[in-house]
Amino acid sequence: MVNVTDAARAILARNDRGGYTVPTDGLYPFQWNWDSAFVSMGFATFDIDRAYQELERFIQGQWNNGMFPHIIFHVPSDSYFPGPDVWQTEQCHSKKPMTSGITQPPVFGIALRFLYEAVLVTGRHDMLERTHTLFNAALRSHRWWLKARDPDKRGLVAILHPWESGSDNSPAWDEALARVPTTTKTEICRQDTKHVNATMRPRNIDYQRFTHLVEVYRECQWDPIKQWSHAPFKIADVQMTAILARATADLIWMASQLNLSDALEELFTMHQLLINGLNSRWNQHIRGFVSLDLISGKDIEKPTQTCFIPLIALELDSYQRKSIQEEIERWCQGMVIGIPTTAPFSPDFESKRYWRGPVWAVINWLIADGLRKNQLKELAAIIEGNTISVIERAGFCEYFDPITGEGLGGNTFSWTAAAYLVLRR
Ligand code: 9YW
Repeated sequence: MVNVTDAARAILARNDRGGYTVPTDGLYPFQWNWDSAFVSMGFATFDIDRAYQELERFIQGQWNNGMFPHIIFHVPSDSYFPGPDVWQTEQCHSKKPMTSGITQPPVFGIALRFLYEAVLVTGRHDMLERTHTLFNAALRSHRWWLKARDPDKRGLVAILHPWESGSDNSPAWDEALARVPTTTKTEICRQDTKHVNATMRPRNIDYQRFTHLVEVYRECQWDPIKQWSHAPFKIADVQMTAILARATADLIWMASQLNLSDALEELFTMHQLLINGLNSRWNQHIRGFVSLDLISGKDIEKPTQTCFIPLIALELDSYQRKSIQEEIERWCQGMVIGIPTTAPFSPDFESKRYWRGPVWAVINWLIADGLRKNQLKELAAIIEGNTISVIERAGFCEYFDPITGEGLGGNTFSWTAAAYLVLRR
Protein backbone atom coordinates (compact mmCIF):
# COMPACT_ATOMS: atom_id res chain seq x y z
CA MET A 1 0.00 0.00 0.00
CA VAL A 2 1.24 3.49 -0.86
CA ASN A 3 2.17 5.58 2.15
CA VAL A 4 -0.32 8.48 2.18
CA THR A 5 2.31 11.03 3.26
CA ASP A 6 4.41 10.03 0.24
CA ALA A 7 1.30 10.30 -1.92
CA ALA A 8 0.67 13.84 -0.60
CA ARG A 9 4.23 14.86 -1.42
CA ALA A 10 3.81 13.30 -4.85
CA ILE A 11 0.73 15.49 -5.47
CA LEU A 12 2.77 18.61 -4.68
CA ALA A 13 5.56 17.39 -6.99
CA ARG A 14 3.06 16.65 -9.75
CA ASN A 15 1.51 20.14 -9.49
CA ASP A 16 4.89 21.90 -9.27
CA ARG A 17 5.46 24.09 -12.31
CA GLY A 18 9.02 25.09 -11.46
CA GLY A 19 8.94 26.91 -8.12
CA TYR A 20 5.21 27.48 -7.92
CA THR A 21 2.32 25.05 -7.59
CA VAL A 22 -0.97 24.95 -9.47
CA PRO A 23 -4.02 24.01 -7.34
CA THR A 24 -4.65 21.05 -9.65
CA ASP A 25 -3.91 19.98 -13.20
CA GLY A 26 -6.29 21.25 -15.88
CA LEU A 27 -9.01 22.96 -13.85
CA TYR A 28 -6.73 25.63 -12.29
CA PRO A 29 -3.54 26.02 -14.38
CA PHE A 30 -1.97 29.04 -12.59
CA GLN A 31 -0.74 30.10 -9.13
CA TRP A 32 -3.59 30.98 -6.76
CA ASN A 33 -3.08 33.28 -3.77
CA TRP A 34 -4.29 31.46 -0.66
CA ASP A 35 -3.74 28.03 -2.19
CA SER A 36 -0.04 28.87 -2.49
CA ALA A 37 0.21 30.00 1.12
CA PHE A 38 -1.30 26.71 2.34
CA VAL A 39 0.87 24.76 -0.10
CA SER A 40 4.05 26.46 1.16
CA MET A 41 3.21 25.18 4.67
CA GLY A 42 2.80 21.67 3.24
CA PHE A 43 6.23 21.95 1.59
CA ALA A 44 7.71 23.28 4.85
CA THR A 45 7.05 19.87 6.47
CA PHE A 46 9.73 18.31 4.26
CA ASP A 47 11.48 20.87 1.99
CA ILE A 48 11.99 24.35 3.42
CA ASP A 49 13.74 25.75 0.33
CA ARG A 50 10.85 24.76 -1.89
CA ALA A 51 8.44 26.23 0.66
CA TYR A 52 10.19 29.62 0.46
CA GLN A 53 10.28 29.42 -3.31
CA GLU A 54 6.49 29.06 -3.41
CA LEU A 55 6.07 32.42 -1.66
CA GLU A 56 8.92 34.00 -3.66
CA ARG A 57 7.28 33.12 -6.96
CA PHE A 58 4.00 34.42 -5.60
CA ILE A 59 5.29 37.88 -4.68
CA GLN A 60 6.49 38.34 -8.26
CA GLY A 61 2.86 39.16 -8.96
CA GLN A 62 2.48 41.81 -6.23
CA TRP A 63 1.01 45.05 -7.53
CA ASN A 64 2.71 48.45 -7.26
CA ASN A 65 0.08 49.46 -4.69
CA GLY A 66 0.88 46.42 -2.53
CA MET A 67 -2.08 44.18 -3.44
CA PHE A 68 -1.49 40.44 -3.73
CA PRO A 69 -3.66 39.36 -6.67
CA HIS A 70 -5.80 36.23 -6.52
CA ILE A 71 -4.20 34.59 -9.57
CA ILE A 72 -0.70 34.89 -11.01
CA PHE A 73 -0.74 33.84 -14.68
CA HIS A 74 2.93 32.77 -14.90
CA VAL A 75 2.50 31.06 -18.28
CA PRO A 76 -0.33 31.28 -20.79
CA SER A 77 -3.09 28.68 -20.77
CA ASP A 78 -6.51 28.70 -22.40
CA SER A 79 -8.04 26.21 -19.99
CA TYR A 80 -9.30 28.83 -17.51
CA PHE A 81 -11.90 31.59 -17.68
CA PRO A 82 -11.45 34.51 -17.11
CA GLY A 83 -7.87 34.80 -18.35
CA PRO A 84 -5.55 37.85 -18.53
CA ASP A 85 -7.33 39.21 -21.64
CA VAL A 86 -10.48 39.71 -19.55
CA TRP A 87 -8.77 41.22 -16.50
CA GLN A 88 -6.50 43.69 -18.36
CA THR A 89 -4.41 44.69 -15.33
CA GLU A 90 -1.12 45.44 -17.12
CA GLN A 91 -0.86 49.01 -15.79
CA CYS A 92 -1.00 47.86 -12.16
CA HIS A 93 2.24 45.92 -11.97
CA SER A 94 5.58 45.72 -13.66
CA LYS A 95 4.50 43.90 -16.81
CA LYS A 96 5.22 40.24 -15.99
CA PRO A 97 3.77 37.99 -14.76
CA MET A 98 0.20 38.84 -15.70
CA THR A 99 -2.35 38.70 -12.87
CA SER A 100 -6.05 38.89 -12.11
CA GLY A 101 -7.39 42.16 -10.64
CA ILE A 102 -8.86 41.07 -7.31
CA THR A 103 -7.36 39.49 -4.20
CA GLN A 104 -7.91 36.50 -1.90
CA PRO A 105 -7.61 35.71 1.85
CA PRO A 106 -4.19 36.86 3.18
CA VAL A 107 -2.96 33.52 4.51
CA PHE A 108 0.51 34.62 3.32
CA GLY A 109 1.53 36.13 6.72
CA ILE A 110 0.38 32.99 8.57
CA ALA A 111 2.44 30.87 6.16
CA LEU A 112 5.49 33.08 6.54
CA ARG A 113 5.58 32.52 10.30
CA PHE A 114 5.04 28.77 9.81
CA LEU A 115 8.00 28.67 7.42
CA TYR A 116 10.23 30.77 9.63
CA GLU A 117 9.49 28.56 12.63
CA ALA A 118 10.62 25.60 10.53
CA VAL A 119 13.81 27.52 9.65
CA LEU A 120 14.51 28.14 13.36
CA VAL A 121 14.12 24.44 14.09
CA THR A 122 16.67 23.52 11.41
CA GLY A 123 19.03 26.20 12.71
CA ARG A 124 19.71 27.49 9.20
CA HIS A 125 21.30 30.91 9.12
CA ASP A 126 21.20 31.49 5.38
CA MET A 127 17.47 32.33 5.14
CA LEU A 128 17.48 35.76 6.73
CA GLU A 129 17.60 37.86 3.57
CA ARG A 130 14.90 35.76 1.92
CA THR A 131 12.76 36.09 5.06
CA HIS A 132 13.17 39.89 5.10
CA THR A 133 12.08 40.15 1.46
CA LEU A 134 8.95 38.11 2.12
CA PHE A 135 8.18 40.00 5.32
CA ASN A 136 8.38 43.36 3.50
CA ALA A 137 6.06 42.12 0.77
CA ALA A 138 3.58 40.92 3.40
CA LEU A 139 3.69 44.22 5.28
CA ARG A 140 3.02 46.16 2.07
CA SER A 141 0.06 43.93 1.33
CA HIS A 142 -1.40 44.44 4.83
CA ARG A 143 -1.10 48.19 4.38
CA TRP A 144 -2.99 47.84 1.10
CA TRP A 145 -5.75 45.90 2.85
CA LEU A 146 -6.35 48.59 5.44
CA LYS A 147 -6.14 51.48 3.02
CA ALA A 148 -8.07 50.03 0.09
CA ARG A 149 -10.57 47.82 1.88
CA ASP A 150 -11.28 49.59 5.15
CA PRO A 151 -11.12 53.28 4.27
CA ASP A 152 -13.70 54.06 6.96
CA LYS A 153 -11.57 52.39 9.66
CA ARG A 154 -14.25 50.02 10.92
CA GLY A 155 -11.65 47.37 11.66
CA LEU A 156 -13.33 45.12 9.07
CA VAL A 157 -11.98 44.62 5.56
CA ALA A 158 -14.34 44.31 2.63
CA ILE A 159 -14.55 42.01 -0.35
CA LEU A 160 -15.72 43.54 -3.63
CA HIS A 161 -16.14 40.22 -5.42
CA PRO A 162 -17.27 36.77 -4.13
CA TRP A 163 -14.13 35.24 -5.70
CA GLU A 164 -12.06 37.32 -3.26
CA SER A 165 -13.59 35.48 -0.30
CA GLY A 166 -12.28 32.16 -1.63
CA SER A 167 -15.81 30.80 -0.96
CA ASP A 168 -17.17 31.86 -4.33
CA ASN A 169 -20.80 30.73 -4.26
CA SER A 170 -21.39 30.67 -0.51
CA PRO A 171 -25.01 31.38 0.52
CA ALA A 172 -23.51 34.22 2.58
CA TRP A 173 -23.21 36.25 -0.65
CA ASP A 174 -26.60 35.34 -2.21
CA GLU A 175 -28.58 38.40 -1.24
CA ALA A 176 -25.83 40.87 -2.10
CA LEU A 177 -24.98 39.10 -5.34
CA ALA A 178 -28.63 39.08 -6.45
CA ARG A 179 -28.40 42.90 -6.74
CA VAL A 180 -25.56 42.62 -9.27
CA PRO A 181 -26.76 42.77 -12.90
CA THR A 182 -26.30 39.66 -15.04
CA THR A 183 -25.38 41.66 -18.14
CA THR A 184 -21.85 41.28 -19.49
CA LYS A 185 -19.86 42.61 -22.44
CA THR A 186 -17.49 39.67 -22.25
CA GLU A 187 -18.39 36.35 -23.80
CA ILE A 188 -18.42 33.87 -20.92
CA CYS A 189 -16.54 30.71 -21.90
CA ARG A 190 -16.66 28.58 -18.77
CA GLN A 191 -13.89 26.02 -18.67
CA ASP A 192 -14.54 24.64 -15.18
CA THR A 193 -17.60 22.62 -16.23
CA LYS A 194 -15.46 20.82 -18.83
CA HIS A 195 -13.47 19.37 -15.93
CA VAL A 196 -16.10 18.97 -13.20
CA ASN A 197 -19.80 18.06 -13.17
CA ALA A 198 -21.82 21.30 -13.47
CA THR A 199 -24.10 20.34 -10.56
CA MET A 200 -21.11 20.65 -8.23
CA ARG A 201 -20.08 24.10 -9.45
CA PRO A 202 -21.48 27.65 -9.24
CA ARG A 203 -24.42 28.22 -11.61
CA ASN A 204 -24.22 30.07 -14.95
CA ILE A 205 -26.12 33.01 -13.49
CA ASP A 206 -23.45 33.29 -10.77
CA TYR A 207 -20.76 33.42 -13.47
CA GLN A 208 -22.66 36.21 -15.26
CA ARG A 209 -22.63 38.29 -12.10
CA PHE A 210 -19.00 37.40 -11.33
CA THR A 211 -18.06 38.60 -14.82
CA HIS A 212 -20.18 41.75 -14.54
CA LEU A 213 -18.24 42.70 -11.40
CA VAL A 214 -14.91 42.15 -13.16
CA GLU A 215 -16.06 44.52 -15.92
CA VAL A 216 -17.11 47.23 -13.42
CA TYR A 217 -13.68 47.17 -11.74
CA ARG A 218 -11.84 46.99 -15.06
CA GLU A 219 -13.66 50.17 -16.06
CA CYS A 220 -12.37 51.75 -12.82
CA GLN A 221 -8.91 50.83 -14.16
CA TRP A 222 -8.41 48.90 -10.95
CA ASP A 223 -8.07 52.13 -8.97
CA PRO A 224 -9.04 51.17 -5.37
CA ILE A 225 -10.71 54.52 -4.64
CA LYS A 226 -12.89 54.37 -7.76
CA GLN A 227 -13.66 50.71 -7.13
CA TRP A 228 -14.76 51.48 -3.57
CA SER A 229 -17.22 54.10 -4.74
CA HIS A 230 -18.54 52.14 -7.75
CA ALA A 231 -18.72 48.66 -6.18
CA PRO A 232 -22.15 47.03 -6.61
CA PHE A 233 -21.03 44.33 -4.15
CA LYS A 234 -19.27 45.30 -0.92
CA ILE A 235 -19.18 43.11 2.15
CA ALA A 236 -17.19 43.59 5.34
CA ASP A 237 -16.23 39.92 5.62
CA VAL A 238 -15.42 38.32 8.98
CA GLN A 239 -13.54 35.42 7.38
CA MET A 240 -11.25 37.78 5.50
CA THR A 241 -10.83 40.07 8.51
CA ALA A 242 -10.03 37.16 10.81
CA ILE A 243 -7.38 35.80 8.46
CA LEU A 244 -5.89 39.29 8.13
CA ALA A 245 -5.93 39.78 11.91
CA ARG A 246 -4.25 36.43 12.54
CA ALA A 247 -1.70 37.10 9.79
CA THR A 248 -1.03 40.48 11.38
CA ALA A 249 -0.40 38.79 14.75
CA ASP A 250 1.99 36.43 12.98
CA LEU A 251 3.79 39.37 11.36
CA ILE A 252 4.10 40.94 14.83
CA TRP A 253 5.84 37.74 15.93
CA MET A 254 8.06 37.91 12.82
CA ALA A 255 8.92 41.57 13.42
CA SER A 256 10.02 40.85 16.96
CA GLN A 257 12.10 37.86 15.81
CA LEU A 258 13.74 40.03 13.15
CA ASN A 259 14.15 43.05 15.47
CA LEU A 260 12.06 45.34 13.26
CA SER A 261 10.80 47.78 15.89
CA ASP A 262 9.41 50.37 13.40
CA ALA A 263 7.18 47.77 11.79
CA LEU A 264 6.11 46.48 15.20
CA GLU A 265 4.34 49.66 16.22
CA GLU A 266 2.45 49.90 12.95
CA LEU A 267 1.43 46.24 13.13
CA PHE A 268 0.20 46.55 16.72
CA THR A 269 -2.11 49.41 15.71
CA MET A 270 -3.39 47.45 12.72
CA HIS A 271 -3.98 44.36 14.84
CA GLN A 272 -5.90 46.18 17.57
CA LEU A 273 -8.18 47.81 14.99
CA LEU A 274 -9.01 44.44 13.38
CA ILE A 275 -9.57 42.69 16.71
CA ASN A 276 -12.01 45.41 17.79
CA GLY A 277 -13.79 45.15 14.46
CA LEU A 278 -14.14 41.38 14.70
CA ASN A 279 -15.31 41.45 18.31
CA SER A 280 -18.13 43.77 17.27
CA ARG A 281 -19.48 41.07 14.89
CA TRP A 282 -20.54 38.43 17.46
CA ASN A 283 -24.12 37.33 16.84
CA GLN A 284 -26.02 35.63 19.64
CA HIS A 285 -28.65 34.11 17.39
CA ILE A 286 -26.22 32.55 14.90
CA ARG A 287 -23.81 31.66 17.72
CA GLY A 288 -20.90 32.86 15.66
CA PHE A 289 -19.56 35.98 13.91
CA VAL A 290 -21.42 37.58 11.03
CA SER A 291 -20.34 39.69 8.05
CA LEU A 292 -21.90 43.04 7.20
CA ASP A 293 -23.34 43.99 3.83
CA LEU A 294 -22.01 47.53 3.37
CA ILE A 295 -24.54 48.35 0.65
CA SER A 296 -27.77 47.27 2.39
CA GLY A 297 -26.34 47.89 5.88
CA LYS A 298 -27.67 44.47 6.93
CA ASP A 299 -25.96 41.71 8.94
CA ILE A 300 -25.52 38.49 6.95
CA GLU A 301 -27.11 35.90 9.21
CA LYS A 302 -26.45 32.87 7.04
CA PRO A 303 -24.93 29.90 8.84
CA THR A 304 -21.72 29.33 6.88
CA GLN A 305 -18.18 28.43 7.91
CA THR A 306 -17.25 32.13 7.92
CA CYS A 307 -19.01 32.42 11.31
CA PHE A 308 -16.32 30.23 12.95
CA ILE A 309 -13.16 31.50 11.25
CA PRO A 310 -12.68 34.42 13.71
CA LEU A 311 -11.53 31.82 16.26
CA ILE A 312 -8.11 31.91 14.61
CA ALA A 313 -7.68 35.54 15.65
CA LEU A 314 -9.71 36.08 18.82
CA GLU A 315 -9.71 34.96 22.39
CA LEU A 316 -13.32 34.07 23.03
CA ASP A 317 -15.04 34.50 26.36
CA SER A 318 -16.39 31.36 28.03
CA TYR A 319 -19.96 31.95 26.79
CA GLN A 320 -18.80 32.34 23.18
CA ARG A 321 -16.56 29.28 23.50
CA LYS A 322 -19.40 27.10 24.72
CA SER A 323 -21.82 28.43 22.08
CA ILE A 324 -19.39 27.81 19.24
CA GLN A 325 -18.51 24.34 20.46
CA GLU A 326 -22.20 23.37 20.66
CA GLU A 327 -22.92 24.94 17.30
CA ILE A 328 -20.10 23.09 15.51
CA GLU A 329 -21.23 19.83 17.11
CA ARG A 330 -24.80 20.52 15.97
CA TRP A 331 -23.65 21.15 12.37
CA CYS A 332 -21.74 17.85 12.38
CA GLN A 333 -24.58 15.70 13.76
CA GLY A 334 -25.50 12.93 11.31
CA MET A 335 -22.65 13.86 8.96
CA VAL A 336 -20.05 11.31 7.90
CA ILE A 337 -17.58 14.17 7.94
CA GLY A 338 -17.71 17.76 9.23
CA ILE A 339 -17.50 20.66 9.18
CA PRO A 340 -19.98 21.43 6.39
CA THR A 341 -19.44 24.88 4.87
CA THR A 342 -23.17 25.58 5.19
CA ALA A 343 -25.21 24.27 8.12
CA PRO A 344 -27.12 21.13 7.09
CA PHE A 345 -30.32 22.50 8.68
CA SER A 346 -30.19 25.58 6.46
CA PRO A 347 -32.49 25.71 3.39
CA ASP A 348 -29.42 26.77 1.37
CA PHE A 349 -27.51 23.56 2.15
CA GLU A 350 -26.45 21.50 -0.89
CA SER A 351 -24.10 18.68 0.04
CA LYS A 352 -22.29 18.57 -3.31
CA ARG A 353 -22.29 22.14 -4.61
CA TYR A 354 -18.96 23.77 -3.94
CA TRP A 355 -19.15 26.27 -1.04
CA ARG A 356 -22.81 25.54 -0.20
CA GLY A 357 -22.22 22.51 2.03
CA PRO A 358 -19.14 20.45 1.13
CA VAL A 359 -16.25 20.09 3.53
CA TRP A 360 -12.92 21.68 2.57
CA ALA A 361 -9.72 20.42 4.20
CA VAL A 362 -8.14 23.87 4.53
CA ILE A 363 -11.23 25.28 6.22
CA ASN A 364 -11.12 22.45 8.74
CA TRP A 365 -7.42 23.19 9.23
CA LEU A 366 -8.18 26.84 10.04
CA ILE A 367 -11.12 26.11 12.32
CA ALA A 368 -9.22 23.38 14.21
CA ASP A 369 -6.36 25.83 14.69
CA GLY A 370 -8.82 28.40 16.07
CA LEU A 371 -10.37 25.82 18.41
CA ARG A 372 -6.92 24.92 19.79
CA LYS A 373 -6.14 28.59 20.31
CA ASN A 374 -9.35 28.78 22.34
CA GLN A 375 -8.72 25.71 24.53
CA LEU A 376 -11.17 23.51 22.64
CA LYS A 377 -8.50 20.90 21.98
CA GLU A 378 -10.72 17.81 21.95
CA LEU A 379 -13.03 19.14 19.29
CA ALA A 380 -10.00 20.33 17.29
CA ALA A 381 -8.50 16.83 17.43
CA ILE A 382 -11.77 15.27 16.23
CA ILE A 383 -11.96 17.63 13.25
CA GLU A 384 -8.32 17.08 12.35
CA GLY A 385 -8.70 13.31 12.70
CA ASN A 386 -11.81 13.27 10.50
CA THR A 387 -10.08 15.38 7.87
CA ILE A 388 -7.12 13.01 7.78
CA SER A 389 -9.32 9.92 7.51
CA VAL A 390 -11.60 11.29 4.79
CA ILE A 391 -8.50 12.13 2.71
CA GLU A 392 -7.11 8.63 3.33
CA ARG A 393 -10.41 7.12 2.20
CA ALA A 394 -11.42 9.38 -0.68
CA GLY A 395 -8.11 10.87 -1.90
CA PHE A 396 -6.78 14.41 -2.32
CA CYS A 397 -10.05 15.80 -3.64
CA GLU A 398 -10.97 19.46 -3.86
CA TYR A 399 -13.83 19.01 -1.35
CA PHE A 400 -15.99 16.29 0.24
CA ASP A 401 -19.70 15.54 0.57
CA PRO A 402 -20.38 15.77 4.32
CA ILE A 403 -23.30 13.31 4.12
CA THR A 404 -21.47 10.51 2.30
CA GLY A 405 -17.77 11.37 2.70
CA GLU A 406 -17.40 11.12 -1.09
CA GLY A 407 -14.55 13.11 -2.67
CA LEU A 408 -15.75 15.76 -5.16
CA GLY A 409 -14.60 18.43 -7.62
CA GLY A 410 -11.07 18.29 -8.96
CA ASN A 411 -8.86 15.51 -7.64
CA THR A 412 -5.12 15.60 -6.94
CA PHE A 413 -5.55 18.92 -5.19
CA SER A 414 -2.45 20.66 -3.85
CA TRP A 415 -3.97 22.33 -0.81
CA THR A 416 -5.69 19.10 0.26
CA ALA A 417 -2.27 17.41 0.09
CA ALA A 418 -0.74 20.29 2.08
CA ALA A 419 -3.51 20.05 4.71
CA TYR A 420 -2.81 16.32 5.02
CA LEU A 421 0.92 16.90 5.51
CA VAL A 422 0.40 19.57 8.15
CA LEU A 423 -2.44 17.88 10.07
CA ARG A 424 -0.72 14.46 9.99
CA ARG A 425 2.56 15.75 11.50
C1 9YW B 1 -11.72 30.26 -9.19
C2 9YW B 1 -8.23 27.37 -6.49
C3 9YW B 1 -9.47 28.20 -6.18
C4 9YW B 1 -9.56 28.51 -4.68
C5 9YW B 1 -10.93 29.12 -4.33
C6 9YW B 1 -12.02 28.23 -4.87
C7 9YW B 1 -11.84 28.07 -6.36
C8 9YW B 1 -12.35 29.20 -8.36
O1 9YW B 1 -10.58 27.46 -6.63
O2 9YW B 1 -11.96 29.29 -7.01
O3 9YW B 1 -12.01 30.24 -10.39
O4 9YW B 1 -10.94 31.06 -8.68
O5 9YW B 1 -13.27 28.74 -4.58
O6 9YW B 1 -11.04 29.28 -2.94
O7 9YW B 1 -8.56 29.38 -4.31
O8 9YW B 1 -8.19 26.22 -5.72
